[in-house]
Amino acid sequence: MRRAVGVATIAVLLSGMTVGAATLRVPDEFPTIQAAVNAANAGDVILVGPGVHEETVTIRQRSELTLRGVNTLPILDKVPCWRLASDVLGQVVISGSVIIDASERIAIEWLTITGPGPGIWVGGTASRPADSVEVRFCNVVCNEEGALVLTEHYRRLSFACSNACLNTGSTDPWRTAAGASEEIDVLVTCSVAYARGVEPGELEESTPVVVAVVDSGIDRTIPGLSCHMWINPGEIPGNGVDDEGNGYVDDVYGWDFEDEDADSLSGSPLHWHGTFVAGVIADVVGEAAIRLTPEDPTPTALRLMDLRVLDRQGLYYTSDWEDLARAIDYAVANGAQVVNVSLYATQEPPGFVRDAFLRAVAAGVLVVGVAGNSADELGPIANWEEVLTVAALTAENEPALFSNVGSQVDLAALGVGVLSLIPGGVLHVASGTSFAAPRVAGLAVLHLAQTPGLTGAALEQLLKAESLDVGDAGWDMETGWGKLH
Ligand SMILES: [Ca+2]
Ligand SMILES: [Ca+2]
Ligand SMILES: [Ca+2]
Ligand SMILES: [Ca+2]
Repeated sequence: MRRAVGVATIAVLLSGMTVGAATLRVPDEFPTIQAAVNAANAGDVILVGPGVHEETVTIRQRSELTLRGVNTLPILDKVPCWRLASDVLGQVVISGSVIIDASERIAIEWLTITGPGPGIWVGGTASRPADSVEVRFCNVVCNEEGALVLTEHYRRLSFACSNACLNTGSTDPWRTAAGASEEIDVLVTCSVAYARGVEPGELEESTPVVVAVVDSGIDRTIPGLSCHMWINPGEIPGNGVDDEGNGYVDDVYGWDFEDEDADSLSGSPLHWHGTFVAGVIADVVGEAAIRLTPEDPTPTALRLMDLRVLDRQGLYYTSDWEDLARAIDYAVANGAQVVNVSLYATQEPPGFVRDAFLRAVAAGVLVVGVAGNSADELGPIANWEEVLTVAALTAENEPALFSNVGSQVDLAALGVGVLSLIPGGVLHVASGTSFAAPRVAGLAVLHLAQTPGLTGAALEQLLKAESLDVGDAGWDMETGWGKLH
């Protein structure tokens, strides 16, 4: 009998986008983008033809609209997609602003937006905030008004595979009104901000930092994650040969230990958890990328290694202990510097599992784990000294009610109401220590990009030293050394 010994997380999922109902073409069917917006119904896609469209587009009190520039560019998985987005410059241009007011589930894709005025303005009212706005493969060339202006009435905004131009090196491209929503409601992945005079296509990334995501698999087809995937340099995909001889055939993005195949997207369906965790790591790196300055314009190259051990329900079993150990060994053997393990155990694993964790730490790898979500004492794995155990906080820096406590809690991070992506690329909000740990992993990535070669032990000391003391003064059982990020 297969007995569940571990579970991924708890979570609350919210709404998603439906498939487009009709296509409206500008200028073939409608003279202006605004005319098409006015005629569109929920679910419709507005295709904007090449050229410069001199208008400000207002999307007011609408639901489920996609505004998409027609382009000839392929989506390449080996090119950072923010760099690809820079190629949309000059293809489909809105010379004006895009105003998204009291609307929800709006997608803006493959457009260059130049102003005058703010590039994209997002807002609403207290009773109808702007919600689930997704900006993908866009170039937003801001002027003094800002690339992206967010008022206090917005929720859940994703800026994926897109560029924002800073007018000056000191200007934050994100201008938020006083009392704006929590910053966490903006998800930034595969994106950069750049100073005027710099072309995003010219930006060179840092030396890649590899994070193994030991989880339920990653939907790497999502624009906001595609540019962040680790690609095994020695493996030729799909030839049925273990080209570089690491013991795994055609393992391009990692390995699916649940199906015993090379691909999380084949075989048994993905549980959303691993994609969500990957999105959180990408967001931490993405937030740093929007604060790049002319003095230090180097985006951090994050590479996510996809190691699937959880099944379609986000569970694993006693029969999977060996897979967990193999996944940790795979991560170390194939160059991961950080391993994120957002899962926990309800019974003590066999010794060989802990041996794998100990081998990883001995190799200088940082292993980030979770306190767990049962409002109880730390369980196995969380309780291991070699794991950097992360507890969950609310947005008010209070320990989350579900977050486990104990003497091995090291750090805490936001784990309630976290915004990220699920398979298919839809924005969702979820809670759990599973989503606190990847914030810490993401910060470790930023340190490694700045200081290549840092060991896991050195990283752990850095992260603890920069944490903000919360909860009881000093180290405490609920929040460890304190809050990160
Ligand atoms: Ca191989
Ligand atoms: Ca091969
Ligand atoms: Ca598979
Ligand atoms: Ca404390």
